Amino acid sequence: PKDRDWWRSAVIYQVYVRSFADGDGDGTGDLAGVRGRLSYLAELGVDALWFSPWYQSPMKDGGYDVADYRAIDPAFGTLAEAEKLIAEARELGIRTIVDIVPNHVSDQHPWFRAALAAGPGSPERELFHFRPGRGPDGELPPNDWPSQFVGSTEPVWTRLADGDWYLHLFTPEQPDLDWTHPAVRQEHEDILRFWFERGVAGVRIDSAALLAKDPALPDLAAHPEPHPFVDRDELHDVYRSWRTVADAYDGVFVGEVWLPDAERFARYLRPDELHTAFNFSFLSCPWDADRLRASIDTTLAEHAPVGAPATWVLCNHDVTRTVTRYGREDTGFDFAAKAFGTPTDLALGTRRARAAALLSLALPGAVYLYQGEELGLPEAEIPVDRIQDPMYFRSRGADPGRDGCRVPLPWAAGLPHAGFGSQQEPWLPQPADWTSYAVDRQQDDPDSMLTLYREAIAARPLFGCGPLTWLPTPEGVLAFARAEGMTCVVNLGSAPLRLPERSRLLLASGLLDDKGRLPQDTAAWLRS
Ligand code: TEU
Repeated sequence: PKDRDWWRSAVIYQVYVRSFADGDGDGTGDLAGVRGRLSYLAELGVDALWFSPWYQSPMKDGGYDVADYRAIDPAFGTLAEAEKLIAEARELGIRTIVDIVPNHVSDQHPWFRAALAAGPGSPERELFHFRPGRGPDGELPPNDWPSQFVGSTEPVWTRLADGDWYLHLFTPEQPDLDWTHPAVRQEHEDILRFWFERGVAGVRIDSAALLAKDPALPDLAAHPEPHPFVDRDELHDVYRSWRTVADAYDGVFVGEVWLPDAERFARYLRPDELHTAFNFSFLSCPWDADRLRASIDTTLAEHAPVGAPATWVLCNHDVTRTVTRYGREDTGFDFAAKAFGTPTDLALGTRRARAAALLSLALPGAVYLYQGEELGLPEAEIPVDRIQDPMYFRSRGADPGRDGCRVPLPWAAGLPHAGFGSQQEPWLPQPADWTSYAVDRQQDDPDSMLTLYREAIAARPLFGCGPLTWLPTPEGVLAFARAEGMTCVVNLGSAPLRLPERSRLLLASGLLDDKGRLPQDTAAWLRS
């Protein structure tokens, strides 16, 4: 592919800075930590890094509450350091994607502080959704919209002492912007330019389908169609204008567009809108050959007509880690089911996660990897008194939240805090067995998850850019061919699978049996 089409088949690694590596020893990951590990990322072979928000933030939602979109949070470093990091990564052939959060700002953002100070009816409040309450004394929230945090039944409105209520689809510290206001649009286009000017190659758009609201803010129960705040038509106008900004820099977008409807989803993927959007279908797909094949077919079918590459996501900072999901028989396919103490077979989950890695890296399109996925990290159980994620609090403890997939990475088994770099206790505790996953333990182990990912990412270009052709298989088996005789086979059935003769085994996610057959929950890449 041409250089400017890099994003069509890229492997993109998500860095959750706070938990990647601690360069200054204070217990929180930072840009110095990332800069110190760029050679690790280059060796892994990824094409780009997507940084979860690294901006100045009170960290009420892990940085998705931004106080200043043009400044790096002091806990992470400085803008000058970010510029160095972008340049150093580029020298290693790695592009940078930043994460823009347009739906809401932090309550510490100057706009919201000014709105609070200026009072009801002020122009400052027009940048947000301020409303009087309902009921005789305005004591009831203006409408019935539900929280966008899974499991939360808390209201999305907060009342101020002056009587006004303001809208926040997430936490009260994340007030929603009013996207009908021209200043809101102008500001975000300036922010995009600011980061493109600094050499970033792409932008991930947080909560991309939620920005536009029905100006009447009607009750959802009474006015479900068109939805008052999900996937509204006005959004397309916003993204068309963003696209002209990106095109001036050859920048690319990946939208976080959670929509069940394939046709509505595809409407964002246009030559004049978003280049790509996350395909989350694997996150809710059971480990079942027919279901996986249907998920792949639906994904490819929705992308093909609009000419956009598919994306494949096994994990991110919001969902239960892959090996844990696949190790849970009952809830294995439900990324939101994170109930405390759910029985998990980690050996099974790991075997499947290894096979899933070979499956997703063989599919046409771009693949997103979440830091630690390449180490096979499981979801960690966080002691209740150490939980940080607002999702836990907003759900009143019903949902353990997302901290279990955000635990500081283990780099070196023999060092304190598994080599995360901290002199003191890291911001989230690491489980006792974390050292067994450490990079230095996996580095030279031919059977480790890290080695599998390195080898697969290195071999992946052999699949070329061609389409996928399903091959006939026995039940419980997935097999498809791509360019130049490259085949991927995944055996999800209980019977061991004989591999075709005259094909060379390039890579397997597990050992073949003593008859040279591919066992259950194992994938292989073959070349004929
Ligand atoms: O997530 C958007 C979103 O819709 C989440 O509620 C998601 O459905 C949930 O986390 C799945 O369990 C984005 C970010 O990825 C998330 O980390 C932020 O908390 C959220 O936006 C608010 O900015």
